[in-house]
Amino acid sequence: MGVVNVTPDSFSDGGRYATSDTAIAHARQLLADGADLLDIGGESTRPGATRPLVGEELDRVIPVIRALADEGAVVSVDTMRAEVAAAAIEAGAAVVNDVSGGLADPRILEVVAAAGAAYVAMHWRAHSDRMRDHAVYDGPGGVVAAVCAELAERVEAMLAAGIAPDRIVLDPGLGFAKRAHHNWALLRDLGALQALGHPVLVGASRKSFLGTLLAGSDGTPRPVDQREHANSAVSVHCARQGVWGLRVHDVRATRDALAVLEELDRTAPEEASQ
Ligand code: PMM
Repeated sequence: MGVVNVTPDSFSDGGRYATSDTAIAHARQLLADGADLLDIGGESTRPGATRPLVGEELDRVIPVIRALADEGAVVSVDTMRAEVAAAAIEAGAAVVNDVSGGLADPRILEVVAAAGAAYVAMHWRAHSDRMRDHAVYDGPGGVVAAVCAELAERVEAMLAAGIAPDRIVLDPGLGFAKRAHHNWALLRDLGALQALGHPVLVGASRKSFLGTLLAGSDGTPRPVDQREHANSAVSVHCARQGVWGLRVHDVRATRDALAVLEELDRTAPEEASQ
């Protein structure tokens, strides 16, 4: 899943693709690089971000979604709002990627159900301006148990709204109300989330826990545009764990890493004949 943030303020690429034309051109490049799915978002969820108005979000994403869907791309809309999800589906989006898993605007579940769209439900506890206060997981089983239990509850709400079980994808929500060690714990134990019975999507690309891991000796985090090799290692780990999807900014680097795994998993002709 290639990321297209049509925003002035996303943490990794804010402002670079803020117009429809630059966003569409970037999305075409991601397709050329091997993306299966394009994730178009008009709201930055970086820690501390304030929300755009609904009209602003619609103006950002709908022209981009319509243009790419018309060209035959498989498009997802990264939104927490029912109104934006409905307009995006009407414009050709096949997937709704809701970082709040239906908590921010519960009507989104009915919109997805009525359209028969696929739904990515991410683990989430609060909007970005407050999420740091919610990064506490001191129950039994820690962050992994809490994320699984909270997402299982969301799945119940999705099923109750009429979303078909085979249209649901779950995401641990790295960096959302999570400190670095929470993200690593979730990555170590992806099987626990997969055990809920739905495909799993992971978004680690350029996030601050990678910057912290790679910090210089003075403690300065590695800048966002220099975290790609670490992200490739995460992608390889996720693929080895059977993760369904990877939400990434650099599709080419991810494809390259996955090509190595595919080659290693291929039975060499000389081995097959032995
Ligand atoms: N992360 C961001 C935005 N949307 N959606 C899903 N499903 N999973 C994620 O981890 C996720 C997301 C924040 O990253 P960005 O600002 O680079 O898009």
